[in-house]
This record gives sequence, C-alpha cells and structure tokens, in this order.
Amino acid sequence: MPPSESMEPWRVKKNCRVCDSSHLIKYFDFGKMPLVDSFIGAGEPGDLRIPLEVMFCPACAHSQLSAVVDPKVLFSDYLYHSSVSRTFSRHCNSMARDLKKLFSGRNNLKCLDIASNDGCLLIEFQKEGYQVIGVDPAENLCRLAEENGVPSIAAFWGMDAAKKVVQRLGKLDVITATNVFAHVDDLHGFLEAVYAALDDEGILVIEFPYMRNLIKYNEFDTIYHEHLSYFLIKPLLTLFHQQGMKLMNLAEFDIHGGSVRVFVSKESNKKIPVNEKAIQHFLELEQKEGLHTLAPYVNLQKNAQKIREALRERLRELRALGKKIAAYGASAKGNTFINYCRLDLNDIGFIIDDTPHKQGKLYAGTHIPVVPQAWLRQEKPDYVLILAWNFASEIISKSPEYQTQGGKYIIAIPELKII
Ligand code: DWN
Ligand code: ZN
Repeated sequence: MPPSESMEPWRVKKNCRVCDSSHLIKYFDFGKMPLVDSFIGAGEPGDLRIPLEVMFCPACAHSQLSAVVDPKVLFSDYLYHSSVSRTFSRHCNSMARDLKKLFSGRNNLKCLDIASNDGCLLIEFQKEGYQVIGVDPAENLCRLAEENGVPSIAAFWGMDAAKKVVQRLGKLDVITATNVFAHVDDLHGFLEAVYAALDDEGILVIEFPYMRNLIKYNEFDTIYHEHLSYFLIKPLLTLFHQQGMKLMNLAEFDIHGGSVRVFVSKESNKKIPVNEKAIQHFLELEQKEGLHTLAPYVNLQKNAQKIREALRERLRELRALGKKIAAYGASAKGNTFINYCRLDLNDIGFIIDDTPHKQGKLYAGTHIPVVPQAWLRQEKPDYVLILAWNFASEIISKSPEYQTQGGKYIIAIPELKII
C-alpha cells in the first residue's frame, strides 16, 4: 500500500530497496525523532515523532531506514532553499560547465533536473545554453523557480511526470538528480521513469552524500527521515544493472560533507567509454575499509555517543560560567544533532538562519526559535554552534567582526572543536 493510503503517515520497510533481501540488521537506533525539516509556525500543531533506525543489508551492503514517511508529509511544502548557500550555487555552476564539455560541439541540449528546488542548478544550465525543465513536489519551490525563470512542474518524479516532461521538451540529453536519490523509496520506479525520459545517448547524473564519508567523518547527523538510503557504489552497480543502465564514470566532491557524482547511461549507449579504473578504485576503497560488512557501521553509534558526551560536558561548563550559546544553520542535519544530543532551549537560545522562510519559525522537537543574522550582533552570544558544519567557512566569513570581538564557534562533527 502506498504510504499516503495508510492511517499513519509512515510505514515500516522490511526489505532492502536495492536487492529485496529481508535479512536486514539494525545498527543505529535514534529512538523516536521529529521530522527535522518540519519547522513549526505560530499556532501550528506540535511535533510528530517517528522511529529513526538504520538497517544494513549484508547481501548487497546497502543501508536504509526502517521507517518510510509519507513523502507528501515531508516534501509538499519545503523550506530548504538550495540557493541560500553560495558554496552550493558555485558547485552548480561548475557542474553545468563540466557537463557541457561532455557534449562538446552539440547545440540545443535539453536538461531535466529532478527535485529542482528553487531552480538553483537549472539557472546554471540555462547560462550554458540548455533548454531546461525542473520537476519538484514542493509547489512553493516551483513558484519560486518560475519567478527565477526556470520552467517547473510540481510533481513527484515517476512515470506520469516523465510523460509530461517528454511532451513538453522531448527526450532529454541530461537528467540531473542532486541530493534527491537518498529521498526515494522506490528506486526502481524512479530509474524506470528516467529511462523513459532519457535520450538513448543521454546521461543521468546523480549526486549524493557518500556513505564512506558518513562513516569516516562521523556524519551521523545526516541521518533523518528524509534520507531513506545511504549509498555506496557497490549496491548502486546492482541497481543500475537491474534497470538496463550502467555506471560510466564517477567523481568525488567536498559538497555536503563529501558527495559522489555518478554518470549513468543506458546499457545500449556505447558512445562514451566506461571508466572501469575509477569504478574499481571506489570499490577497492569500500572493500578495504570493510564497508561491505557490518563492522564499521556498529562503530558509528559509539562515535556519535562520544561526540554527544563531549559536547554536553563542554556546554555544561560554559553554562556554569554564565556563557550565552546560540547556533547557526537551522539545517535538517542540525536538528537531528540537537535532538540526538538532547539539547534544548536551556542550552541553545536561538538558531540563526539566512533562509527568510525559516525565520520566525521553531525547530521541530525542541522549539528553539529560528532567527535572522542580525541576532548575532544584537544578542552577542559568546559561543555559536555551527550546525551546518558543511558550510562552516561560508558562515564564518559572513560575520568577520563576531570573532574579532571575542565570539567563538563550536563545531562538533567530525569531532568537537572550538575556533
Ligand atoms: O538532502 C538534503 C540536503 C542536501 O539539504 C535535504 N534533505 C535537506 C537539506 O539538508 P540540510 O538542511 O542539512 O542542508 P544544509 O545545506 O546543510 O543546510 C544549511 C542551512 O544553513 C540552511 O538552512 C541554510 C543555512 N545557511 C545559512 O543560514 N547561511 C547556510 C549558509 C551557507 C549560510 O551562509
Ligand atoms: Zn540489499
């Protein structure tokens, strides 16, 4: 039964979404957690709490959550705006330029972005001369993208959306899917719809936070209900093959704590050679670090506990000294972190975020207020915990006077440090 037809807004997923095995082993249990991106407005009802557990599939080495929350609950009105981060906008710009090189000499290229958010990526493809179209389930974001000049269809990606896109633009040369693949329950259905919309010589480009980095750098806070899957390369090879597609090439980028970009084509496409060497390199690293076995995953919860204890201890000391503590970056991961570390309004007075739509709302779970940057100057907290540690340099560079006047930043991932 699709999630939206059940009484509860979530259901349990019992089988591996890559290989269908029913033998899954739990290795991280957060207990019940709020929906970390559901900011609470004035007069809105309280928080929904849903179990958050990560499972490992020994058959194919895929990691996934046990709970699948109705995607309509998570994504229909979405406050995360990709273009708030200049670092991400720059990343999009270089991605559009790099991809253009793959099609050197070709004009009239057509690109679809799945989960196109506020049009951040497609604006960059337009600059490169592509005809573009975005698909995103959040109507608020589609309106924003249209205002930015990016044609957008408000829909979840699937066969219906694929048909609409092809009717409007024909088959696509490039389909991009950045930071959305982990959000998808039915990966096979997602790829079937991609196959239907992609030109026979077209390329699918997926970008996702790499599980190898999550483990290596203790990025346990990137685990939350939106992220149903945590990808390695090995299970992806199986998945693409099952859908008549193949991995052609891949590369790693620093964005979002370390992401991998994979280039995928139809198996029948012989135009671009497969970079076997690069694929082998990734597989060997995964193998060497034991990532195809359960062992390294079990350490993740232990490391997270250590980080939690170290931070709680440090905050206790600072509070005893009468220090005022705030946070920066009301990110989804930040909310996992706050809830997992059992912090509340007594620990963190407010959270600064530059996204206008998040300001004036409350963080789900703890109800810590989200406020604009001006609060940094007005309230002068002694310490600011950077919850969006993936954008720490950009955040720090925005307020140079804060540090010169004695303010300090705390970053807790991959380990606790004060700067
Ligand atoms: O997959 C997902 C990733 C890619 O983005 C999602 N499911 C939701 C979201 O996760 P997140 O909220 O953890 O992402 P970010 O990009 O780490 O969030 C950064 C937050 O910090 C945003 O709310 C914007 C804010 N910010 C800011 O206020 N000033 C960010 C920067 C760089 C800034 O200068
Ligand atoms: Zn599996």
